[in-house]
Amino acid sequence: MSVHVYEKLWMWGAGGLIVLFLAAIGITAVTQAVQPPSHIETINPATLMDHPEFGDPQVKVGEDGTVTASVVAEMFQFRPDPIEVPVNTPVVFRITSADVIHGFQIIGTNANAMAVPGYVSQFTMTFTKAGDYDIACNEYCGLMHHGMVGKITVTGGQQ
Ligand SMILES: [Cu+2]
Repeated sequence: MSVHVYEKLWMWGAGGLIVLFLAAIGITAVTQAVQPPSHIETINPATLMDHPEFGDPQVKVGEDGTVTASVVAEMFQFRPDPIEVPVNTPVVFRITSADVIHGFQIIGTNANAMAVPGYVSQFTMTFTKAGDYDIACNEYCGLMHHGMVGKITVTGGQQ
């Protein structure tokens, strides 16, 4: 079987692109530390009401001063609301959903997480300015999705 020279060029070109893309993924994974989320935590959404942390979600200050904000997203609200946290302090947000997939986006910041039933999403965020921040659900979750907003109140506290 003879393959036309242009056909060979296209095959080698396409093969070269595949190798290039795989190499780009491999190299960035190693050098840029691109990797799957390391925090995977599951939770039973059916028994959320009785859960020690998410049964009554609130902001807690640990003995070592760490601030943890536990949040439940559900049709069509975030609990607690407002979420009150101190300024210039790392806040660990721990978010889960009681029903369907919701979003948790803090408007005006780069904080954005998904609230997935069965899982706990976690990220750490430091507010450098006191004031009120809006939270928006950015995953369509039902008829009242457009009204699913919350508030974070960042207070001056100790500077
Ligand atoms: Cu929504």
